[in-house]
Amino acid sequence: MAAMWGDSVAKSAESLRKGSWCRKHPFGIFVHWGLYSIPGNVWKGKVYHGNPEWLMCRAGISIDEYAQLADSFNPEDFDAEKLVDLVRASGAGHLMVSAKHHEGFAMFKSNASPFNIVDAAPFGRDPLDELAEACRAAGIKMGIYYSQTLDWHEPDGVNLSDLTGNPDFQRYFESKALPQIEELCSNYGPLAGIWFDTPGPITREQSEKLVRMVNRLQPDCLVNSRIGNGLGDYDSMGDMEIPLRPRDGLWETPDTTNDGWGYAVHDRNWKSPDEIVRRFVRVVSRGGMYLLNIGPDGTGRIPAEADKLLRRVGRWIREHGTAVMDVEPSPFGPLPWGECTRRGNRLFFHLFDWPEQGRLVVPGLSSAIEHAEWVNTGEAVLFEERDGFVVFDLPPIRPDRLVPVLAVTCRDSLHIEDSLCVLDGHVNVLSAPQATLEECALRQERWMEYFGEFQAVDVITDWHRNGRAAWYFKTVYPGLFYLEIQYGCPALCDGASWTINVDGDLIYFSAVDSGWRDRRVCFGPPFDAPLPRFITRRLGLFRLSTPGNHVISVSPADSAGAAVRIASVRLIPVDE
Ligand code: FHN
Repeated sequence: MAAMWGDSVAKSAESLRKGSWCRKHPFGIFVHWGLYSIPGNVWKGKVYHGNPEWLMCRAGISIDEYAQLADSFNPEDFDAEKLVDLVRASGAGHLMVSAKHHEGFAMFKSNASPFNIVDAAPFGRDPLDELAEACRAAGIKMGIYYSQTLDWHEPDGVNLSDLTGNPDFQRYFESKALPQIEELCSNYGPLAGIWFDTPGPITREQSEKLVRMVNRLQPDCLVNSRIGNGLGDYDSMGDMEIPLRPRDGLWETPDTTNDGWGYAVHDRNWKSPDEIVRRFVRVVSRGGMYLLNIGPDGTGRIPAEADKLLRRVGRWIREHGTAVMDVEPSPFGPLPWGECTRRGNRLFFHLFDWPEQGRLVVPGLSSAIEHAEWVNTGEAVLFEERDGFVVFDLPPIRPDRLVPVLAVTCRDSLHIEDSLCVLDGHVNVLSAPQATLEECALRQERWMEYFGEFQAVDVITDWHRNGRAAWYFKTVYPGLFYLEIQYGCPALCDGASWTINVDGDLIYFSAVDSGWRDRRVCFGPPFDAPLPRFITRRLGLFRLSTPGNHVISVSPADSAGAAVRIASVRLIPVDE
């Protein structure tokens, strides 16, 4: 995926200096706005699916016909102050706005190309100039998105979905990309970041030239890893990708409010405020920044649903800011009921799932606790310290609010055992990376679900005859659980036999072909490969009757299952 997303970046002290604000305020708003916002994924009466800003490519529109969109581009409802006011209301600290997307149209006055909003459209105003001023007035940092490699308007830009290269790319690079980056770095005041994208075949020398230009003109401006060739100050994860575990260094997850990035007339798949808050909390609890996208329409208006969503998220952030701003990643392993963030000896428990009968068990915590309270009301919460875990006494019914957060102050330094724990009252997922492996291997599968929707699953595979994956975990109360296994199985392993061992009790199952999904919408390599399919099977009932240590292991019973990919085993509590 390096061509699409760029490589991981080795962070220098200089990058950390420039990014010193990132952890303090790890929430920004992304804006995708361009000519594609006019048709909104509908062309000549046909509705397109997937990223609307790819319409020119998806609908095979010629350069000339597409350029005519500029003739009618007059987004009179665009109001920079209103947009920045929404950014502020959402609780974000920075705005990252698209200056030129793959379509090649500059949303700013450019002397390097007449194909820009001031010279080629009746609008005649420079939105970046207006946004820069509004951001300055509101104390919001501004950054700029720029597609440096894909430019479908220029015959020498890398075009359509062809990421394999163009012989005259250097000419486009020197005559448009480089001078436009110079304009952007010179004309809009201090920039917090330049968000490059889809590096594709850009050479190391070209990426370095852009970085040098940014560093010279904007010494405090961050560059993301999608500049390509292992450069940049911080890692952009894949679109919507949230790592499963805490991750070191500066990194960010770009996410979006519905299914695409630019405006789409027919996209009503808005995420709920609760879902956005969970995704934000997940990113922050793993040490990253969250960049949430909205797509204004062709008149410059922000869809009412996005406006409402951002304001609701902002209310949650205002009430719970202390638990997400300037915090460190979770010191715990995965918690079955939610996520944790931390500042010094203060822990913040973000409750995604409400515990049964209000009994919240925090496993692995043996520090003495001074005080526990709800972050938003300051109301105290009672708790009971046990040997190696703590039980908090919450109301039996979840209060009517997004992700409630419990703040727990420990007396001295933290004593936390980062071990796996299975709790009754919650669905417990024991995932592939948490297993101890013998004669089998951990791999990551990554794929694009549809264009732009990025997914990753860690799996255990390459099984030898004596292979074994074991999950060692603790329980604090006895419980009865269904055991389920989630796996992918190719046709050649159909019928392979497996043994599961739970504390010495055995169960047998045979894996069935889970199949693959063929791609019908082809974007060319590497996106045309069949998509993996995983299935979940219930294997039986187990009682974990004594609190303490347990082990579940999975082993092939014959050599036919070498290519089976096990993603997780799950323990689902049964209410007796
Ligand atoms: O192709 C673009 C896409 O249109 C959008 O801009 C996203 C945002 O991260 N970046 C590229 C795909 O990853």
